[in-house]
Amino acid sequence: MSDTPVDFDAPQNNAGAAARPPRATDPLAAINASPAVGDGGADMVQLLTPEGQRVPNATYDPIIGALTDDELRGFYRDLVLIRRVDTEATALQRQGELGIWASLLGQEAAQVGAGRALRPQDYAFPSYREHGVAWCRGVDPMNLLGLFRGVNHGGWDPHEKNFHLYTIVIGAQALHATGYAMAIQRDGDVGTDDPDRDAAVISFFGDGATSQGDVNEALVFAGVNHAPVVFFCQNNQWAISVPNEKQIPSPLYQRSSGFGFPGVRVDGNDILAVYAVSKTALDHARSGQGPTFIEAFTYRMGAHTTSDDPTKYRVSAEVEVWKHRDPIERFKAWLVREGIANRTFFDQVEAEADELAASVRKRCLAMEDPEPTAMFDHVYVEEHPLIEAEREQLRTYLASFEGSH
Ligand SMILES: Cc1ncc(C[n+]2csc(CCOP(=O)(O)OP(=O)(O)O)c2C)c(N)n1
Ligand SMILES: [Mg+2]
Repeated sequence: MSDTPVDFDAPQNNAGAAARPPRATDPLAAINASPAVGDGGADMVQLLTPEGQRVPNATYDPIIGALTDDELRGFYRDLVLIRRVDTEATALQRQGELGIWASLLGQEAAQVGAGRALRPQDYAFPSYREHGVAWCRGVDPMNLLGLFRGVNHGGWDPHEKNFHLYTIVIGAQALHATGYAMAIQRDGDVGTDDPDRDAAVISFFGDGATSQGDVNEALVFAGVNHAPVVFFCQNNQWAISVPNEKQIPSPLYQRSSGFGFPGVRVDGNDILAVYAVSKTALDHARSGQGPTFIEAFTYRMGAHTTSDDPTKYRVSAEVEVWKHRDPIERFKAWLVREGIANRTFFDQVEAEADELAASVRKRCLAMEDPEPTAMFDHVYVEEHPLIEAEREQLRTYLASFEGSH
């Protein structure tokens, strides 16, 4: 530890940040200066390079070694199918069939790697972009599309697949997850050594969410209670138009040390690494050893949502760098190199993706609009005079159009 006294008159971090020059307009200067093209550094767990070369790792290799070829091919299928659902949903929004869509493009490995590390009794609390986790939990993609089409009340029964509803209030689900984890702990469903009983909770949120009070409060509660929860932060480098250098002053994964539990940075575009790190953290939680913070270092390849235009605030050269780190291409290269999958398999998955996309489109177009007054149905458990009056008001208003066309 340094014994030099802190000089409080010297510019501190904030002052330094404020004095930082604005982003350069020259694309090359901007790309070189952009931390968003960083490669995650030496601290990042990576088992597959962007070229699909296996990186040995004594801690995580046994976990990957225990996977069967069928499971590995299943990972690839998940990645391709969920990307296809996502692409189709974006197209449907462009054609006016969805109100909005939040694409997961580029984040497939982060989501499938974590999703496949879960056990049925675990519980996941997503934000609004976790289509890959929903897929792994067995939630029908049509539930997701119904939400973004505005024809259902939020989606699905969370208890059916232990997959909570999408949460738009940034970071709120970190608190829900922590509360749920503390309840599991109190129910005695942690550390029993029964693999079918011990449960963990996982909370998904973005880099931007880590600036929210809710997330930090959740970290405090999880830390002091040793709650069986994994905080899975997809650092996709952007919070809408805000680059993470504007809100994250130190390596994100180190955040957890102040809250008293471990943090790991993993290559979020490397499905093997994400799976191995998530499985380890979930096992740790289920066995009663407390929380872990995982930073999945990845990139949002598309717009924040279909309502956003990222060309207004980031250079395309940055996106080009990340294209070379594509999560599907690197995994495919490795599967081929290892002889785990062949041409026939890849063709089959492609055909299945085509079929799935066609079915998603057909089922989306067939979704019926609910009665407009249905929005009042679940505001309160019981009837409420104010809600009843508002329902009546809307009915009268709608009736005033009858016969007018
Ligand atoms: C409490 C709250 N504040 C602001 C917003 C508006 N908002 C929606 S998404 C978003 C950025 C989130 O960024 P990040 O956490 O990095 O997640 P990402 O969208 O990149 O997956 C913001 C500020 C919100 N939904 N909720
Ligand atoms: Mg983000």
